Amino acid sequence: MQHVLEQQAGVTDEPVGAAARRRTFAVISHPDAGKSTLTEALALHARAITKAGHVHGKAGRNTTVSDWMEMEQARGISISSAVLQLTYRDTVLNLVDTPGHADFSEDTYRVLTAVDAAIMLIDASKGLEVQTMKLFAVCKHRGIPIITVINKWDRPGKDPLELMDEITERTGLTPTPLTWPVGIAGDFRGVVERDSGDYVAFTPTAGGAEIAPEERMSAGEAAAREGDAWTVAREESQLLAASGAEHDHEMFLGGISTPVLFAAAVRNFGVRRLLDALVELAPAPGPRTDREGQARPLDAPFSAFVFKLQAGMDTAHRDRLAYIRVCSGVFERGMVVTTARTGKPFATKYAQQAFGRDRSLVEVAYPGDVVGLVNASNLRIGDTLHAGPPVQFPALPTFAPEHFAVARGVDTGRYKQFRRGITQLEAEGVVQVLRSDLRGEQAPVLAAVGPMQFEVAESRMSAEFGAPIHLETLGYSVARRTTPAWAPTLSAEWGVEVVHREDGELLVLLPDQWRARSIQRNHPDVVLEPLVAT
Ligand SMILES: Nc1nc2c(ncn2[C@@H]2O[C@H](COP(=O)(O)OP(=O)(O)OP(=O)(O)O)[C@@H](O)[C@H]2O)c(=O)[nH]1
Ligand SMILES: [Mg+2]
Repeated sequence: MQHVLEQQAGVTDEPVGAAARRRTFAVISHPDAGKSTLTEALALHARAITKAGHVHGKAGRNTTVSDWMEMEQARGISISSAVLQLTYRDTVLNLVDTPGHADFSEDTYRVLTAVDAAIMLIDASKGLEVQTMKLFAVCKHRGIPIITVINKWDRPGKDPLELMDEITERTGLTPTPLTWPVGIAGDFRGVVERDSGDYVAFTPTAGGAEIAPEERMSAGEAAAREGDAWTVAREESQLLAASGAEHDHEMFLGGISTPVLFAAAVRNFGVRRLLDALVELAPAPGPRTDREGQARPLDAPFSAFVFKLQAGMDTAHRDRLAYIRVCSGVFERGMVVTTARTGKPFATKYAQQAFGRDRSLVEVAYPGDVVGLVNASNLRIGDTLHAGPPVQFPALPTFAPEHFAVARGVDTGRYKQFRRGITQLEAEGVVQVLRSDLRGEQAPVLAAVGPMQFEVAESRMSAEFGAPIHLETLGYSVARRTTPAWAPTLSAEWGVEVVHREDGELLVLLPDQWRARSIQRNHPDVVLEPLVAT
């Protein structure tokens, strides 16, 4: 596998130039639009893998490189985001495949704090779905430029102009297609390259497991070959030009427009063009703003933040990996850096690059790179690491949980394992863990945005930590923030419970909003603040 550029120890570039050759982005969308399939197709085209594990529908599918967890493989969905680093045209692409399911949106939102651009996938037959709209809103809020990919064009779907209208109306973004499909959805023959007017014809390969050959030809040749399908595509493309749907770099970077590409990830159609667009259009890493609103220059000493923690990726090693995004300077394996939260040193003895389940050692990394630090048991999500002058990047968003359950070890003799497992899941952000003296350490409350997070917690507790748990669902659906002064009053209320979270927040669990309002009526000064993610 040759997916790394710099691997020689002792040879480093200067960070500004290296950053210019990097693109860091996430693939986002509603479940099932084809993110993992596209991720794999991008890896295939960047020649990081030689054969795509072709996907045959959810049931008997071979898994894609980024869907490595057992549960993901069994269900054919992504539960956790996966990081891949690819090299294409001398540019290093740091790509994060995110889970689409709403229950795992905390993971996706954290990833969006670590990237500079997003690929928004739209299923050609479904258009903009609910979860895609939510993720779009986060990108907009964070000022992340978006490249849109209309996927599954090999299947019957909507009219392409109708899809452009949908993007305009629902997102407010101006779609500026770079390619336009020749052949309706379900009859994908190729695309018009809108800047040159050339035709790129696709040829299917067996099962789509290999790079699909592309044939570039002039408009005249295309007309002779594709007849009406070509004429229609040309006319539609000209219609778009007349309505001003042309790429404008400033508008793209400013989140006003979105370049659009048509693809069929499963057949590897349109994937090379997407790699080109990423290299040519996606922004290179720039200076990151810290908690004080100061930008840390790219050539300042090393700094990075942890946006994801994960353990148990490799059952043989049982290690814990902290994924950092490098923000400034040069990372060299072995350097000793400072954890900003504690002021304590952290030795980066082992640094890895993950590729689905595979790993390779990383010697050097630059701004924009995503690196996995091994033995990161003292690191937390949101931690800043730095060399030189101190810096602290903004805290990562946490969500208001809506599902609550008490966890108890099935086997009381395995309490040590139970405790270790719960602490680990908490650190990774798989679930939030809420504690109170009343319930004790043996029976913490797990809190989640979506119930599938509980299933992940349950399965990992038994498979990874050898401490199967029993979950008892609690009748709360709302969590609010309060202060210690109000804790006794609130604890005395019927159907209400006060617990504390590891980050120091004191939370009140309530059956519903109605109960929150009635308590507020009875105690007009009570502190019951909603938990908002930013
Ligand atoms: N026909 C067709 N099917 C596709 C295409 N891309 C993906 N699929 C299929 O769509 C299904 C979902 O693909 P995934 O890549 O797992 O989707 P995802 O967006 O990663 O899903 P989550 O991670 O669960 O949100 C699979 O059965 C794929 O084979 C495509 O271009 N054409
Ligand atoms: Mg996926």
